[in-house]
Amino acid sequence: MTSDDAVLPAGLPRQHAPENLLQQYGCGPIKFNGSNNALYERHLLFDNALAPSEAGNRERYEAAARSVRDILSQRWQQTEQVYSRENPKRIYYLSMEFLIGRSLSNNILNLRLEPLVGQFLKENQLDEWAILAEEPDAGLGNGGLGRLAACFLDSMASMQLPGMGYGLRYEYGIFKQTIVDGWQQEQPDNWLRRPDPWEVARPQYAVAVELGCSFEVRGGSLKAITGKPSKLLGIPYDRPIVGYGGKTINTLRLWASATPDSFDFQEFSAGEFVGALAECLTAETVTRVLYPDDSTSMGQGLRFVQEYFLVACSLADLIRRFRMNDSNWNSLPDKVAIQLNDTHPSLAVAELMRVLLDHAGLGWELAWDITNRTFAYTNHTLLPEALEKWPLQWFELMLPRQLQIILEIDRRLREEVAARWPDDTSRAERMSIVEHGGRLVRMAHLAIVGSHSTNGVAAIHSRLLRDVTVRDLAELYPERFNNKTNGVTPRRWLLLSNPGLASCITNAIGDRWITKTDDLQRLKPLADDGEFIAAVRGAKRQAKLRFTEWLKSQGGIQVDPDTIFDCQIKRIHEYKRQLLNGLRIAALYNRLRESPHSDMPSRTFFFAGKAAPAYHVAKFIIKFLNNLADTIDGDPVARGRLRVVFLPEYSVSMAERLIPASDVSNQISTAGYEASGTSNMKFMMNGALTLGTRDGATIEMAEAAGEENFFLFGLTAEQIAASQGWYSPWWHYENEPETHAVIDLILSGHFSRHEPMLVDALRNILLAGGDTYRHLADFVSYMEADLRLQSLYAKPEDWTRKAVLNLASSGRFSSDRTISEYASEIWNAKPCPVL
Ligand code: 26Q
Repeated sequence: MTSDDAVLPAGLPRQHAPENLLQQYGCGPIKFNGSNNALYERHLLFDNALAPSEAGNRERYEAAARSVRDILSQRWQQTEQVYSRENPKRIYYLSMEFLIGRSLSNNILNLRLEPLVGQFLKENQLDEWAILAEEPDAGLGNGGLGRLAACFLDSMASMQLPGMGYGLRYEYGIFKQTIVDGWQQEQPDNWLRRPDPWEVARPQYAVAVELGCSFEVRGGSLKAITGKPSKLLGIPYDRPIVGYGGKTINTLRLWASATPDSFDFQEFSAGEFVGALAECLTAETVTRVLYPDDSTSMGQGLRFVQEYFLVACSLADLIRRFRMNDSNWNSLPDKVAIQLNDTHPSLAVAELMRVLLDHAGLGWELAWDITNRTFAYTNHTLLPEALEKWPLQWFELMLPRQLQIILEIDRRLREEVAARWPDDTSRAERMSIVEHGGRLVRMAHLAIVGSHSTNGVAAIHSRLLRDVTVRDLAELYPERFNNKTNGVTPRRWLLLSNPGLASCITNAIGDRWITKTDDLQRLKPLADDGEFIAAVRGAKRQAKLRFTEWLKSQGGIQVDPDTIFDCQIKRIHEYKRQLLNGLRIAALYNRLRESPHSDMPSRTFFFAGKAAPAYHVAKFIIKFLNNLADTIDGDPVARGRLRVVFLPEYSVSMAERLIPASDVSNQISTAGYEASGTSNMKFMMNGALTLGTRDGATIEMAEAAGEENFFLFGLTAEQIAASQGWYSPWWHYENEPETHAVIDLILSGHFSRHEPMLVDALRNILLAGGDTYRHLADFVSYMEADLRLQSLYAKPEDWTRKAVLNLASSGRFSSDRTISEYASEIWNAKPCPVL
């Protein structure tokens, strides 16, 4: 590595250019006047009326993105043409969230255009990173569930599966986070302010959606006007999903709400014209903003409309496509698989029944059989407060026909249960779709009853789902329950984000791992190869330097790349236990104050993540972490030894920068609460070591790599469950000296002078409120694991050896593996190659 390499961003990985690359995309000779710049310069000139010398980075970004889109257009269109001709079974992934991040760099990479782009940038002396950074993240998701959907689309396209995503085109994605005086503040994410080169509007495929009432926005909330049915229009916006190698280009179709053209402006007198337009504004409100994941508040009428809007548009669209080739409704389940990403789109069960009964004119039994064989449902949470239940009243108001259908599904379910367990009358009540006491519709029950497959997202989660959360339903339909452990795409999360490590791997074992991640196993023997270990250490160092430089450029925070980078980046939630991490840091700080000359290795602790705006406890946690950072920063004893950094505005792009630079990944949820986790997998692929509890997919990761290569600690899910009822945090406080000391330090206000509210909140979470998430139960064990980690870090070769063994075992956590299991075990779908 030259010194230049060390400091300058390494850029996109420069793989070998496949031959005849552009011919493959039908672009023939795009060289124009002997130059590679033809497309780019034409876009600058014709779209922006600019000469290359006049363009700023934003215009450069747009022209570059449009050029890449030109290159993929023909292939994109061919993909759809081949699907129409071959009529394979199609997979539709319905999701309220797709957390895509940036597309330009990813599309260049998957199209294998890096060598051309590299040459072009060099010839024109353009700053690649400055141009790529102009693209706003498409933040159409909250976290894991939305990012999983995006990884799945990448895998389906890369595996040549005829898959399509359906979602909503939110004008505002996940809010932007700033930190003011340590507190989170939310700002709107107006990501579509500038034209987005990746979307293609297809108004010709607009869909009309009918609702049983009308709406108006008053005082910021949606008011229903009863007895006045209304219509919305769904306009599809398509985005290309480029498979690795650029052969298959699938589509993500996002719906935007609009007022129907049929809207009768004449109905209104001249004076009412403004009122009529205001009504249009209401229609457009539906897809205005993504709801932040907030499992605590339920009064979200607009969210309910959004969910139905997604379902109605997507089903109408896929049924139209199905009917072009097949006239027989019976073959729907042979041609269409619909995966429901959590219960959010589970109204689809009632909506498909409505279409089959009322439009196709089928009888109940046949319609139900078709519906059941078409849908499959993925559950992502066991938290009871996060399982969706909608008021029956809203169905009466907005979806009266769908309600009739749900009531009939429920009646038949109760009948089935009564026939099977005639003596158990409380069972039907527990299992029913309509919860009688509360007049609520349990969406998870609707999804399970209406589909042929229900899966969890990691082994432990699928087991708990089946044996605890929906045990009765699993007894009725045992064959429906299965597990599909999550995965992440190695293209974005290793090849693109970590070019240094990616080329180490490719140099050692070739590049087949990019699509066949099991090949990474071949790195195992190299864990004892001094040269390889040195190369991997070099790549980590390079990634840390890159991150450090970037961070400095973002507002002046200077961190030391010679310290351990110890990270926890995810949504802020009590169950994820950022507070437990805070306790650990406070304890280490306390140790340092007691023995300033100890040989504790120097560390930088990174936190990043957003709290739902109404989740007050999570906001207190952010405030505490920022206070911890400030206090430690201000103490000369800790300077240069411990540093806490809360990075504001966590995003996909930030994760792509930080994960490659990380040494330690904290996955410390209360066992039994994190369904799977997916950042855990990204860290593992990037050579970080995991400090974690036996929860979610972390259990399977440790199993794959060998527990001796993990730092596992804490109570198991079984132990947590068994201590329900008698657990008390006070015992730990009174009997464990370090626990006592660290709690006293926090409650003394050491990290929150003049902020008694914060101290009260922390006392309540950790002690007075009973410590629901068992911070104190796992604290000592966490500190022990941390000590083991510290001593390993003192032996760099041993550390990197474990990192390599982790990397070598991470292949199973590719979303390609996950998708191949969905395809063969749930969808019965096969690749449909575009030659
Ligand atoms: C629901 C109703 C109203 C408003 C918002 C929501 C809502 C939105 C998003 C509820 C939940 C979510 C997101 C959940 C989520 O991201 N779950 C995570 O899914 C990952 C992928 O399977 C898992 O790895 C994580 O363990 C799980 O927490």
